[in-house]
Amino acid sequence: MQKTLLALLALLTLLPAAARAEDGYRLWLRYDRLAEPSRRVDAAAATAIVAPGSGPVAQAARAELQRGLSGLLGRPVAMARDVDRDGAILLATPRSSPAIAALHLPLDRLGDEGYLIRTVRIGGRPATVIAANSDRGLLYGAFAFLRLVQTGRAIDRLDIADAPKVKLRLLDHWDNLDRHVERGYAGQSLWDWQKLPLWKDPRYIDYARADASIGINGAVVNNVNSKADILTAPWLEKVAALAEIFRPWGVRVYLSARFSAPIEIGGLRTADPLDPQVRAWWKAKADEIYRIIPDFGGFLVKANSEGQPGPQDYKRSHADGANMLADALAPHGGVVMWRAFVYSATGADDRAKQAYDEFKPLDGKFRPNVILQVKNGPLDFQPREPFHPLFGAMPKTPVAIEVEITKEYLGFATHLAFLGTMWEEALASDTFARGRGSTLAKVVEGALGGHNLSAMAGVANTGTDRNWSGSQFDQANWYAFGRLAWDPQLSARAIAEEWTRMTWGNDPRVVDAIVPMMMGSRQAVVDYMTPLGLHHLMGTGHHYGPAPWVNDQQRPEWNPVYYHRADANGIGFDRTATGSNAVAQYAPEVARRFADRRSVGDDYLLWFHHVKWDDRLDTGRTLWDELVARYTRGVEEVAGMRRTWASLAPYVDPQRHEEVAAFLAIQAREASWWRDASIAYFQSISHRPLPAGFAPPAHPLDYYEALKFPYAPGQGG
Ligand code: GCV
Repeated sequence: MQKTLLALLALLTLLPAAARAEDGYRLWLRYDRLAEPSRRVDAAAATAIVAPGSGPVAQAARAELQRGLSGLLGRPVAMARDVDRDGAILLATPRSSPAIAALHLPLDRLGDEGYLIRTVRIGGRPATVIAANSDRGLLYGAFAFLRLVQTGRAIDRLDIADAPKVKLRLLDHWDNLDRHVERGYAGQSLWDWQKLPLWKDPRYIDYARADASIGINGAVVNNVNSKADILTAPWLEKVAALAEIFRPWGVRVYLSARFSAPIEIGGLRTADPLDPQVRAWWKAKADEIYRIIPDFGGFLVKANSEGQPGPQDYKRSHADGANMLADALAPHGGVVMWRAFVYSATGADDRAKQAYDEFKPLDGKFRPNVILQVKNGPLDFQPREPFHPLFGAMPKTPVAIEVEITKEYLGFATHLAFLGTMWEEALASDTFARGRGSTLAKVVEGALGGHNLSAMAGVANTGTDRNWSGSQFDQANWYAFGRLAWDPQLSARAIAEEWTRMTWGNDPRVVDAIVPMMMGSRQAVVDYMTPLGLHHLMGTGHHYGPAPWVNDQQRPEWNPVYYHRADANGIGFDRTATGSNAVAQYAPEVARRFADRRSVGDDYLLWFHHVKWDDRLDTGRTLWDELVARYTRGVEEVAGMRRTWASLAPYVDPQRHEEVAAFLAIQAREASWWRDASIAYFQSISHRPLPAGFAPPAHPLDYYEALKFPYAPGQGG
């Protein structure tokens, strides 16, 4: 009976992809048998796996290597005790294997997460070693080796050494305790809190495997806006169950800590960070957490922002608040990630300036285990923003970048937008903090400030949908985030190609079509939503669809009109010295470039300047004509993506092909909606005719203004 079952299982592994349900569940870890031209591993290689490590992480690495190789090569790859045949793979640390120790490999610089993959001879036999100082390094090495095989790279002469440039590579889940995911478009939260800790959904393992495969080593499992209850004993038990499942995959858990928890669950009358009772409460809470989760990562905090409580409620500073928590965690080695996304209770002259104004004076005032977590741009995850000025302004503080993997402002799950290009653009931005070449990537890596701590956080796009991320292509954003967090200097194109090969196959017809489509996809969204530096024109609250006309919200900066400032003369937010002077928050070299109409470039033009409708741009068109042309170009780009995708039908499994095609059809419809609604609205202000050859909007402006979406997914609250 068992034999039949095994035979069946083996058959399943060998079945061609198209014969199986291809719903995207396997993510990029598909491990289907490679087709002949891309199977670069000959029979003499990968003959057996020798993996002496006995800890849970080493075992996870070994199991993954065996599972992956057996699938990819279409033959069972056995485990062996020693390198007793040609072509074995030895996965070990110098401590677990005398053979590795005898090779005297240069492991010193690889730290406790790096790995080395090298073609060697052991006892005269050709072999491949995957070596590391720690089991976690082996895990990452195993995944890296599988990636090479899976993407069709030759493995007969390898010499690779790699280590993460960023220490904490975290997914921030905006998952509420009732399983609603704020800004989530992929179903409910993966964490089935009600059934935890006793029922441990096997999906948690696959989640952690996926994280590990791209180097993610931490997960903040609850929303920054969620209740304090997670810090109570029964909930901590549930969190501990997740931590236990994630541990073999090198993923630590972190929690969002609500600043007012001492009041809400501690029975205190205050949450004042300088109050001795409050400090004692947090200390005891940290001790309690570490008793049940010894490798707990730390706290993420959203304070005094969008109605969340914080130290300013007690006239204390962000540093007072962060340091109190840092002191509680320090004895256990935990960190505080203090978010700089603040949104003060009183209106600012420019919302984009608030975070800098509040945090710049606090540089040098934080404890060593505090990381300031800053969104990539100064506003809020827009399709395009200039980099956040705080990255160049906090030399004495470790600054983490926070990006949004879930596409709150880029079309939710149905629009195809590869965000690798957006993050690459941000990370390559030069802050000039220490002269030319002070890129944001270097700031985040900690290299510039000489910081030990470094972190990159991505707001997760995971949920209970079978495809995990809401769409097949949104998996690429999870993937790209992990890869960039490992090495912020990787190229988006290389990442897109890796992911495509692993997810859709190595057929050059597929790779050559999908990669360029992904590379242009985010710009398409920028074009049909917010071209030329426009921003925050989405529907109020839910952020679904265009609403540049909204002007009735209580606070000025809640209204799209605040951001585009269109009037009879022109459009755009003057952030130069004649306006809000936000440019002054950047280093002088950057400020000069942004402040000058001739050097700012089209991408940030209307972010920094109010430009007359009839002013000519470099393209030779007037601003008005260019705006119309960009909106139209965005729609055309989506039409091009649909054509590309349609042409791939013969090479992609029908199930995933159909889903992507349907989502592209939605995107095409919504891109036209964005274009038409925006043009109809701005034309009502510019009073300029459409340039020749451009179609008028399908409907009059009031049609678009009347559309309402009370049930749009992912809303806050
Ligand atoms: C978690 C934006 C989002 C909110 C989010 C907030 C934040 O405003 O719309 O849903 O809240 O950012 O990053 O804290």
